[in-house]
Amino acid sequence: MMKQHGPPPSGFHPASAMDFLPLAQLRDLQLKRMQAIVSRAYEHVTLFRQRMKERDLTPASVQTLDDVRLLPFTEKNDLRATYPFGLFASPMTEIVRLHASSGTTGKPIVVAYTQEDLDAWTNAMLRALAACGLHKGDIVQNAYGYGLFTGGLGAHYGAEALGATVIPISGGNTDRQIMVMKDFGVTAICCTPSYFLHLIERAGELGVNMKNLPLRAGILGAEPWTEAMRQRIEAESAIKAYDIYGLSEIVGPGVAMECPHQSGPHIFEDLFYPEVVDPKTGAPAPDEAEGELVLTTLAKRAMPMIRYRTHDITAVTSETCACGRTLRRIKRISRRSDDMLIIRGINLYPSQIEAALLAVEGTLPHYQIIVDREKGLDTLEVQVEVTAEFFSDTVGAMEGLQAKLVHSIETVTGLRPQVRLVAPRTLQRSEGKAKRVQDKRKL
Ligand code: DLL
Repeated sequence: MMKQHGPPPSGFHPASAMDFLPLAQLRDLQLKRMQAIVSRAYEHVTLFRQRMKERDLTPASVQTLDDVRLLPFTEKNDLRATYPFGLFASPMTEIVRLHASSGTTGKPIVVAYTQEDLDAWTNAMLRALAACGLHKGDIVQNAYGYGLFTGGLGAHYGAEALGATVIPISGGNTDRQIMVMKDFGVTAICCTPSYFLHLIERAGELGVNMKNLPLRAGILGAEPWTEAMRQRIEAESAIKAYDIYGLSEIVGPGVAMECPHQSGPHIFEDLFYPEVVDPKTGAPAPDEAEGELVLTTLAKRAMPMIRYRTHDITAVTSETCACGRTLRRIKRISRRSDDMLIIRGINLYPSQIEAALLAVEGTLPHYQIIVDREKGLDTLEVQVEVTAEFFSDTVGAMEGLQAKLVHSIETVTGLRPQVRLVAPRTLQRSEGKAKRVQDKRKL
């Protein structure tokens, strides 16, 4: 039976009370904040004001939360076109921090924060860490990169505000990470899922069994990962792996975070207003249906984002969670609308390959997808590492495994790939976001 909504269970940080706000109060707060942010953007951001005028809209047009649909979308290209500071709504004298995200092509995008914005972000990250059961006394190894990337500093300030002990180790230097994890009695780690896999593997090589360490929680995000990947991670390390979601344009990490029920990240809705739209047409998706996540920041002063198209594919569910939070949840984001590969006319997402590979015993969660074109025809090769036992096994056993993998991928995707089994530790490891795909057709 679902638990009734109510106050936060004892043991939570007082800041988590916002996660349990009665729904009517939450919607009321969202509307007030939305009206204020639209006014602010209208007054201070030329691009937004122009687009509103083209549509004969003024801030007063927003009377209900659903009126958000009247407003123009903001796209990543708008940030590029106004690079570096064109979407700022505060003068530089009020801006106390800049971050940037490089993306795959062209200019980076730059994002700005006032002190109030940083405080709100810290509050979101504090609540994110509290939501998965972290508290004062926890020792948090923060292996997200510090720098222009939002991961490091975002998690850092949230963990400090929670009262936990933060180890600002940043990404990389894997052997030192393992030494610190062991010697400092680390109880929680923040990093990408792919880097955590690398840590497990390297720990094994160094004779450290993570299952014997006090480490109990991973705050893993910044890249798509599948449920199969979570299961592998949890089985090999004995931690609980929580999914944390966020993006630079909106704030950084801490837009949404899983609770101990691990049934999809709860969106911090008092700060970020979610919509789901059809990625092609931009029309609202039906309730609970999958589509592209669109976010509006409700409390960001330096750089309000109105209806930002994230390209992340998910669904928003208002189904009650057993934790009692009133915050809606997003479904795990395992793909982006712009991640899609079209191979011989068939649409393919890397996460489909991940799920298909990990369903087969004998594989390791390290793989590469290589797309090329030969004589005008697309080719798909999947390289996957297999366990040492399988790799040293008979040719027959290897061929059997290969055939199973081809079949598994074909069943999931409709494409028959070339599967190449490679020895453990052959493929390159990432220290941040993993790069799974090489599309040589584009070279
Ligand atoms: O990755 C912020 C972040 C840092 C989130 C640390 C979580 C933890 P960007 O570099 O701007 O910001 O990349 C944002 O990464 O639009 C998604 O496509 C992807 N992403 C982030 N978190 C998740 C997740 C940070 N939990 C882009 N699951 C987003 C799937 C994720 N994809």
